[in-house]
Amino acid sequence: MSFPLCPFTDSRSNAAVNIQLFILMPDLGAEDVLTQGGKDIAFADYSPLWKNHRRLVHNSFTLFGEGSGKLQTIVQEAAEDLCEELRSCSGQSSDLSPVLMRAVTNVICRLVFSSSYQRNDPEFLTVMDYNDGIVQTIARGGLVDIFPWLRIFPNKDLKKLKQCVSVRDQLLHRKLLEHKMTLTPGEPRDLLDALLIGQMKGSGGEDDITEDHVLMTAAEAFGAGVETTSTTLLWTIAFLLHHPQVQERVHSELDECVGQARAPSLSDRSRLPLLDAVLCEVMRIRPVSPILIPHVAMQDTSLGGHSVPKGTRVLVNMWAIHHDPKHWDEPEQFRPERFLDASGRRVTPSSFLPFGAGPRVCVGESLARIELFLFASRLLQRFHFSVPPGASLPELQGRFGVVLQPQSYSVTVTPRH
Ligand code: HEM
Ligand code: PLO
Repeated sequence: MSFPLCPFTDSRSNAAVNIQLFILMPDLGAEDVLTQGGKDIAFADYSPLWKNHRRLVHNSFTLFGEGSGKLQTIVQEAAEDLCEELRSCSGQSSDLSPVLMRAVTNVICRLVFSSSYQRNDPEFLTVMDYNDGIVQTIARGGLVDIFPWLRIFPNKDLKKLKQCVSVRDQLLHRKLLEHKMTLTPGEPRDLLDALLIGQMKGSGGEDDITEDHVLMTAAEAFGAGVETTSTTLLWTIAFLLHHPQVQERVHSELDECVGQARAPSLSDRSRLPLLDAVLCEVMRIRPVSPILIPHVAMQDTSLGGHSVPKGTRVLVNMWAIHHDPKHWDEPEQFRPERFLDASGRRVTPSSFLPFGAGPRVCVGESLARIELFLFASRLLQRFHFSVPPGASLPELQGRFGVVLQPQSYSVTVTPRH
């Protein structure tokens, strides 16, 4: 049997057996520096404490999520800010990456600790700077064979990583103290409050999370929230530059269903199936996490007829699942229609798993979907994106750092109305 190869790894896989059941994160290396030895969610081993921690994070996200309206306001305001910034450079050739990063970082800042930053706020620049330092040092070696942070770090990089992590932890620690001093139990203002309240309610047993877990959760919300969402938005614009007719159809859909008088809101999502399908197709064709996070078998087992001894590292080749010709017709083609039925309604094929599946599925999935929809809809309602005169179309090959990113490209942003 042959399976599509993920171009970023050597792993082969079979869509039918690719959803793993056994979850335990291996001891890797750099992520221990990042997470105080696994006091986060993504790189922590499966354990009763981890389950409690994940449940608390999930509940806290839900508290500020779709139902509450708070998240929608936060994202809409960040999208307005982003649009204003883009208007100021309209007609020029620009790299969207830094402005998108800033917008997405601001959403997490407000969600996690109610801070809203102006463009040149020194604290905001510190956040951008340490995150960039972490991303660069971790990604520097490129993908080794599984993940960049499996690499034995050169001392220089390890030193830089530790410095950035220390700046991050000091800043977050300060926020944590401020929050503790002003906290009203029963009235969480943000994610940090919700996590602190959850931590204080612990039973005092060994499966309770500690203040360090709260700190690492805040850090990870930034790490996971910023890189993934901004990268998906960058891929979206890159594919729309390659497919101007799709961009035109999304513009028409927005004009018909929302108009220009108001910003799109989450209640418009079901009336904008094409835009939704474009976002899905982007996440299918360029999953930001093409082999997810490495998993490990917690006990001897078998998977799709193969025996899997306890301790085996199990990689899920999401790239292969998303490019399997048995499940996708012409998988290399960008075709949002795959996610629409004959009457134009949104459908979700079962081989589409950009957020993973099972107990380790992305805990930020609904937050990410909300952000992608609100940012993409507002950007496309207000602007037309085109290739600057004399420039080439964006390279679609991608490069693997901490996530699978497009190579940097330039775009001309033109207000539509
Ligand atoms: C894990 C995708 C946004 C937090 C993951 C995984 C994937 C993923 C594929 C790994 C699943 C596995 O290994 O089985 C994405 C995509 C995003 C996104 C495509 C946006 C387009 C976010 C956001 C947050 C977040 C906004 C939080 C603010 C996490 C965490 C984990 C995770 C904490 C680890 C979950 C665990 O180990 O239990 N994500 N993610 N992600 N994601 Fe996301
Ligand atoms: C990104 C750089 C941050 O400073 C630290 C960080 C934390 C969580 C990581 C994230 C980085 C990269 C993307 C990861 C995320 C957890 C889940 C996410 C790996 C390293 C995915 C989808 O792969």
